[in-house]
Amino acid sequence: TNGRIEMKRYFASEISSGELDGILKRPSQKSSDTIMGIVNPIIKAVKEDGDKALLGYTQKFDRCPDLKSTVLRAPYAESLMTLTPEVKAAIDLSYENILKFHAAQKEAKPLEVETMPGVRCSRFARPIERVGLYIPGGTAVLPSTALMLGVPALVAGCKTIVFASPPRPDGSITPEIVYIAHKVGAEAIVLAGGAQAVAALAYGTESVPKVDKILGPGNQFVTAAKMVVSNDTGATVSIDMPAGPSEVLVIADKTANPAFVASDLLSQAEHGVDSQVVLIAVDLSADQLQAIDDELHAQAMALPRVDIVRGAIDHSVTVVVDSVEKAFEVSNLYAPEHLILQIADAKACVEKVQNAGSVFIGQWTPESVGDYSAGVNHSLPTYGYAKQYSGVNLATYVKHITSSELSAEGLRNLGSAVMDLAAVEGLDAHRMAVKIRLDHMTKAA
Ligand code: HSO
Ligand code: ZN
Repeated sequence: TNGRIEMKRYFASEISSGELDGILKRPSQKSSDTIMGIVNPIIKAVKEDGDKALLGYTQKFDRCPDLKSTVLRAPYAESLMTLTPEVKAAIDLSYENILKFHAAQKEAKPLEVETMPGVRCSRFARPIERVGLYIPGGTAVLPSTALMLGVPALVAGCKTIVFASPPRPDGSITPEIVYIAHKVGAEAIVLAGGAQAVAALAYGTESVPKVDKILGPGNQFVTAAKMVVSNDTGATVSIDMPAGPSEVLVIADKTANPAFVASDLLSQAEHGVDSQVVLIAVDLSADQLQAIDDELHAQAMALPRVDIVRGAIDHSVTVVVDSVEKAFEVSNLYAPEHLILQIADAKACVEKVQNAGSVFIGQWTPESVGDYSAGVNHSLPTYGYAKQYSGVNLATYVKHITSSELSAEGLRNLGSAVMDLAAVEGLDAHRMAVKIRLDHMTKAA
């Protein structure tokens, strides 16, 4: 396969809405029965045999037969986080921006409402105490994911932060990840990936602290394992949203620079052969469409990951529409993880966005700034889940507790409603808990 790298092209005016649905389908994921058959025994083994099973799977799956330890504990030796000054500065700058944006998401004070005289309701946030953050290995090492998951955990005030990441064959972890673990105060790095890492975080082992929530993207085994443990009342652990292959949708009009458009499509296409990119071209001429296609091919051919790009572009499409309105209709239907607006008045059009993980506004905002350094989070809903999920943000690491506080007057104001509803439900103890107090007030008076 070394033909031209090209997206299929459709004209919205020539196809039915049913056909459009079909065109915008995500590539299908592997059957979950097969995956479950592999994942379930691994989870069971780690749950029962702890470190012994964890180490065994890591030696086998990550091909490091000499690995001795299942975790790396803080404080981490300087020698494990040796970085060039440029990389260190890049991490430090990105860290500061992510920290600023997530710190601003803190709720200044508890919410308090007096719903009627003497009846005070309040809601306040508390950090989830222990979080497990999964940093994938795979075809690319992603220290940026360690930043995106670790910094908000630090800002939220989570007490225990544990990283998990598959070790390299020599048993080591990328120094960037160790440095970020150090910066966000992660107390340990679990040297494991896959379902075995997820199980270790969910149940705890001799060396791995059990956590209350597991976050982070991963392959199908990781995702399946997260589903399994979050459904096990024996683990009482929650997970973040379902994570799938990366995707981007670019809306471009005549004002867009074809080279910029192509570069944005490629920056998501290089994530994996299962990634998908969509271009919605607003009223572009045949020449303009051609210019984008030519750029896409030429830029792709120069990329080290051209083979991955080719796979992704194979199931990627251009849809030509005649209006900005139609472009947003299609985009909202697709609900992309990333939405890039390279159109006149991009900023004003943001109000038309109904479904998207994160929006990139205008020609000077490539999606990669959000992947690394702008401050927004890059852990976002894929596969159309932007219709109902938010990306990772500070709220992902906190839970809310409510409280009520009534004065005697409050209970007098509210009491008969409560007693009447309790009577309707036939729950007399509920009714009596109010009545006994109201009677007490009458007697005292
Ligand atoms: N675009 C990815 C995140 C990422 N990009 C990490 C580069 N490194 C999330 O969809
Ligand atoms: Zn990316």
